[in-house]
Amino acid sequence: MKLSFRWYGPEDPVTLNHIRQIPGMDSIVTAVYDVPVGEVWPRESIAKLKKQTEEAGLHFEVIESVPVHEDIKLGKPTREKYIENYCENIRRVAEAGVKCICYNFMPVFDWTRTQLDHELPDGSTSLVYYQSQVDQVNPLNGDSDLTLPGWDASYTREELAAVVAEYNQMRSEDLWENLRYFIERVIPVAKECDVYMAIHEDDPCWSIFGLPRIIVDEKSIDRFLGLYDDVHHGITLCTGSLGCSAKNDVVKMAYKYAKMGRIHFAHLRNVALVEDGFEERAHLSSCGSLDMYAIAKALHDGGFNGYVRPDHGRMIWGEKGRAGYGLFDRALGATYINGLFEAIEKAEK
Ligand SMILES: [Mn+2]
Repeated sequence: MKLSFRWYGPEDPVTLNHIRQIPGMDSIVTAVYDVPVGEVWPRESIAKLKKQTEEAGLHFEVIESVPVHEDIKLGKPTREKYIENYCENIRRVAEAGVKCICYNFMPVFDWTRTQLDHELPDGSTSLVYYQSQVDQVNPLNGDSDLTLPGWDASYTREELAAVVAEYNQMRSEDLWENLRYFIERVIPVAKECDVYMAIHEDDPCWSIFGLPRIIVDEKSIDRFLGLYDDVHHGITLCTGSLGCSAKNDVVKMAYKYAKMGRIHFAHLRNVALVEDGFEERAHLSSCGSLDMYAIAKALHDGGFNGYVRPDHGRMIWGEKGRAGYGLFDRALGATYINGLFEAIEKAEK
């Protein structure tokens, strides 16, 4: 396991100097953020990130994410240009030494939560999802002033309604077809560049506002991996995204896909399933619904040797900053992950 940490670039209140002091830290997970989705990343921007990362004594090996333009997901004729740009970005980051690219294929909304600062009993705050709150928010209702945190602020309400309406014309099978089209063009380039593509599951792992969501469980991941028979075509195992449905056996999936050599990146975090949805919690098993030890053990036993990062953290100790991406609780998560893997590896000897 190679420990990594997400960093949002020079604007991030969490600095590389903070991150390098977390024990065992190996690699930074970052992206070029100042270029619109779908465009080619300037070589200078990539080189700058690499230089900053390496000057901090860390590796520049994981990108999260190279986002997929909506026209690719919608299967519009303009996708040709965006797929070409996507392939060019793979080549450019590979030139800079990147080994793994995390991406997702979620229509419009990416991750969805209803509150970013829900107070837990210990006074920390975390991201939560309550279905009753989601049900009150309808992006197609022009009178609704409600929005959800995490929604792409670059859309006006009218644009959002328009793009949601486009997706509402699509069936899940259409989205699968568009995903297949994308994969068949992108993976050969990744192969050539020896970059491991790692799709992130949909978060949460069910349909929202009638929009199709397709990477949600074991069956769909099996189908996804079947789209292209090559090790460069793989997944990011996000335990929190899969774990917010009690139907997903995350331990089983961790072992199965690690054994197949298809997990290139793991987001390790815990969630607590509650009556009306889920709450993000501290990483420790006893703080949520997932057995983090069993997941780490399954990855190890399956021969996993990819990148791992602590995923969202709570806000603790009065820290202010990007919800889910503060320093303190993610550093605690990293330390916990170190402990799990050290114990698992030593117990085996
Ligand atoms: Mn994740």
